[in-house]
Amino acid sequence: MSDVVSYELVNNVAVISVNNPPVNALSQAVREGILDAVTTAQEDASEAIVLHCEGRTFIAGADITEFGKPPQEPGLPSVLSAIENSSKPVIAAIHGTALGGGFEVALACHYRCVIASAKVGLPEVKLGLLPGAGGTQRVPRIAGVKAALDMIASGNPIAAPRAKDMGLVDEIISADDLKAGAVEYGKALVKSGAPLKRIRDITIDPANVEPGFFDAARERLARRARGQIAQDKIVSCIEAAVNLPMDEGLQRERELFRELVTSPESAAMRHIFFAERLAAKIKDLPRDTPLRAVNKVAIIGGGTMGGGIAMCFANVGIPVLMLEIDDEALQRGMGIIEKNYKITMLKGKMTEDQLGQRIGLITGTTDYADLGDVDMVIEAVFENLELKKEIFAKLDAVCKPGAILATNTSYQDVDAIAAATGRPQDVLGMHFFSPANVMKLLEVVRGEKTADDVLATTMAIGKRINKVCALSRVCYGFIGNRMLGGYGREAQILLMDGCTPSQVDSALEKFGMAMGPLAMGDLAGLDVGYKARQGRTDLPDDPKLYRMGTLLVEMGRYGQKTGSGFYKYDPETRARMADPEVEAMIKAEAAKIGIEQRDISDEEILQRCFYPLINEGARILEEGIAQRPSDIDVVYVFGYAFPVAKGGPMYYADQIGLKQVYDKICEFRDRDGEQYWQPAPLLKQLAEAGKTFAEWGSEQ
Ligand code: 3H9
Repeated sequence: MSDVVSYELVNNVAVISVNNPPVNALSQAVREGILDAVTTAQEDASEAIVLHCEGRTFIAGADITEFGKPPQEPGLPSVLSAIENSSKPVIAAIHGTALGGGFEVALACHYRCVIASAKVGLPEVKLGLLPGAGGTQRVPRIAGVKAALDMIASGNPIAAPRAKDMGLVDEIISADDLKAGAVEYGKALVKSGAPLKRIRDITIDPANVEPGFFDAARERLARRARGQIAQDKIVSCIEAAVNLPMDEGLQRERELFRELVTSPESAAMRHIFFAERLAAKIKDLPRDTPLRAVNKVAIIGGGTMGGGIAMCFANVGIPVLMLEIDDEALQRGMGIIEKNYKITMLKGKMTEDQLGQRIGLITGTTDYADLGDVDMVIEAVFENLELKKEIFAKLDAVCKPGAILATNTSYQDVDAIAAATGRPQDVLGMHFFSPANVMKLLEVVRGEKTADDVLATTMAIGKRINKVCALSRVCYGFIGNRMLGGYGREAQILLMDGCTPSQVDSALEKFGMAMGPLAMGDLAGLDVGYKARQGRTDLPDDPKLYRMGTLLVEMGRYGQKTGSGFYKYDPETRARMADPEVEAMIKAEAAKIGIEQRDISDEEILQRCFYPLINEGARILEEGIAQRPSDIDVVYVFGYAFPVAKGGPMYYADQIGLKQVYDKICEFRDRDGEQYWQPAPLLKQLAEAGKTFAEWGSEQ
């Protein structure tokens, strides 16, 4: 039939098989192949039609690489019409993940059978889109309006048993031979005279929708939108499913899909989708680099970080041995893990059995000698190079040959730590973000001597524990924390120049940051930055630099943990409130050091905070610390809550135009001084050449 779609008659049932690796995306050839096959089946001796896929999954959606290019016929809606209007029953046979346009194809079929491990979902919102081929119209008709909104606005996949309960699929069949099972199912449907069930024929009674439901949903979703615009349009589509006939609802969905697919927000989110997958690839490492087996892991340190890391492994069934200095510390660490799991259980996200299993996978020890059989060790003690070196020397003495020795350091020199062992090739950094069991990013830090298979294994383990991995070379702070310096510095200098803390934070929060830098300082503890500054000799001698951060700590205002910092906090709700005392103090301090305060625009706040990120990002690229600009975007979106709808700092810079960014940095340099603003050579070079970071990245 075509290269990617085949057709055969099995026991009088037409079997259409899609074979378009890796995920059977609905490329033009697949759409055309399915359309031709459905048309053929109308004319031959088949009694029913089964649509099934080869490889690891049912269709996982539209081909995202086609978005932004001129549309090619046939469009998905016409393929779906042909399926829905077939004179013979069409049955989708689902394994793996039926996602997006893939699930919409299944919804246009008359019946859906799945194997128990399959999942279905409409994840378009994660790409800044909405389901554009009937998903918003068909799901509310079979699963109800509320369930449809939850499913489509979250984009989360739904496991087969629940999908069956929700009415999204009809039958769960044995996984042994899905194709044969689906053929049998089709024959049984024909034999019993089962009707051609078209979801479009179901009408929703508007009286069943609570008054005010859609307004409340809009408001709730807007609070979490962080610059994303799809959620609001998803509500409009589901509202259309309730209030309009099917064809008009489909038309409304199509219009709104088209608006989204051409929006900068969706372009940014698609950039991150591909950037995330690209970041997992190491340029100079062959794809078939052998992997070391990792079946048991040890964590050194059972504090917040170590405990969170232990949970990441236990969550995917990998046994963990946690080492602490004494029994008391060990019990404390275990207690925190148990408490965290209990919270998850109380939220209904885990059963008591699962809780028991996961805790059962984490055991403790205080003796390094017990680490002899582990395949990987992750050290997560506090940031002290000498201590870390000592620990690695001990690990070198007790761990079996070939064990991977990783440090979770945020700043220390991974090569110096590796040199404390006789096997630097087995050492690297695995920099988790706090809370480690929640945050998606894992910076994998490649030491000077790290072996290829150690690196490849660690990237693979990162994926296995559901992290998004990005590779960094060794430097102070690696990619993420190194870039952060100027961001925090400018947030504080802006106060001296005339902003209130709320003004700085709200400008960044309006942009889409989960939390502004000053509120973030209060959350992390202002004393942390204060202590870190004590030991630094490289900071310019400038009275406005970190002035407020330092004074607040000296007043005992460490942030949320002391009830006040840049803000004050409601003791019960922890709600943050502007503090007139701090605002008055800022003015007084500025006057003391002779700064004439002025009105500062939100635009300047964004430039002052983000341009240092971009500038340092450029240095990181030219030094080869990051592999590519998009890896930096991945680090910021998944590790620092940079809004995905803006695509990460380097992508954002490309959208602004590097010439504009460069000119502004030069302007700030001339006004505020070279000690803070020096354009990176790569930024200058690209700005002058009229190029983007993306273009530079693809030439490397
Ligand atoms: C949509 O459907 C719109 C419709 O409503 C309306 C249309 C009118 N297209 O993730 P992996 C590539 S929007 C193109 O590492 P896994 C991916 O880049 C779409 N390529 O595998 C990677 O390439 P490479 C809605 C795609 O096993 C390779 O496949 N659907 C697509 O960890 C392997 O991917 C989605 O949003 C695609 N749709 O996870 C689903 N999907 O090897 C998006 C993947 O060169 N996909 N690739 O790096 C996923 O969530 C995961 O890929 C999936 C597999 C769970 C399927």
